[in-house]
Amino acid sequence: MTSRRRFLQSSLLAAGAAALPALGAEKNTAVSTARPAAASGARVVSTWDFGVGANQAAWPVLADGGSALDAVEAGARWAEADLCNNTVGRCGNPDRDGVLTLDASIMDGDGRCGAVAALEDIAHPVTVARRVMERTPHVLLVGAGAQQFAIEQGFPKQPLLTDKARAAWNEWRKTSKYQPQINAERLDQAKPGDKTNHDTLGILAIDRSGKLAGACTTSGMAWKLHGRVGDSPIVGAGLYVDNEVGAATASGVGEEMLRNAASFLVVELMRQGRGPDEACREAIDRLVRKRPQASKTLQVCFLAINKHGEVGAHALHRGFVYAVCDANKRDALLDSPSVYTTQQT
Ligand code: SD4
Repeated sequence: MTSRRRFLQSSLLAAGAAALPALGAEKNTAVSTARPAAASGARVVSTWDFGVGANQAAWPVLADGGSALDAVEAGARWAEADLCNNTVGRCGNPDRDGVLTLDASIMDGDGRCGAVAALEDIAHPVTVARRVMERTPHVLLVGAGAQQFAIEQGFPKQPLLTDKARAAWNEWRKTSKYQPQINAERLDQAKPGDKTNHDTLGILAIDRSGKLAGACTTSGMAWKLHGRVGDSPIVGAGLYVDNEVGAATASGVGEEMLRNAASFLVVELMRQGRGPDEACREAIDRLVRKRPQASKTLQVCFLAINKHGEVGAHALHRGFVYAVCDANKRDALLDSPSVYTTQQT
């Protein structure tokens, strides 16, 4: 048994929770093995390997009996502050014009939501999104208006573009080729000098009282056109939460999620009776049916949790991983099933 497989198996046993594909399922066929959440009922799940850190930042809130909303905000803030992550928050890569613009959304299971898009020079877009939700009659603020609101709310305006991100942009300008990389998010697969050009933290939580919340935060696709907004700040595309059913979030090329109201779709599929894994899979399959050619070259990933705390995921391409944290295990990192087994790093 390979060490990777051993690791996955022990994660599976320890987590005792997440919906997983059968180990060794070569075709990455989703198998519904979802089990209910651990005794405390609290659980937090996040996209990608840095989701482990985000979950650990969120967990103390849940363990103390705090709300899912506070937990996902704490997890998202951790990722936004992480200087190793060049596609979320203050260390993100800029757009084609060298400008770093951030997108974020937050939502609870009662349908309260807030979001910001194309926000510049403000370090914690997820908290600005929460202020939009709690202190305005609106859902989404963009660009200069979002920044003005943040400053009025007391957020410091500060230049965020790091020297590393500027250097990566200067390097990119030598060719100016916009080509999203599949699974650029996987830090463990990055080679020295790799230029990650897309990435997002999607984080979903269920608290002890059984309430759900989610957040999504990103600098979007690196080298995007200035003004481009992805799925992450669009409620229903990059994030959707409903206490009656469950929650879903997405990562990958946001245009595909925008075309399909994808996170809403995953939640609606769960409402119709599918488990989180099956719902994610059907959403991916639908995408393949609609755009069979495009789907071969880009990555799209869904992560979902239902109101019972069962977790599922599915991706277009192999390589998507997601982190699960609950009272049993804080650092489980699980492989998602996928439609295609190709992997490009
Ligand atoms: C976007 N969905 O802006 C984000 C990027 C992402 O993994 O998730 N990359 O389109």
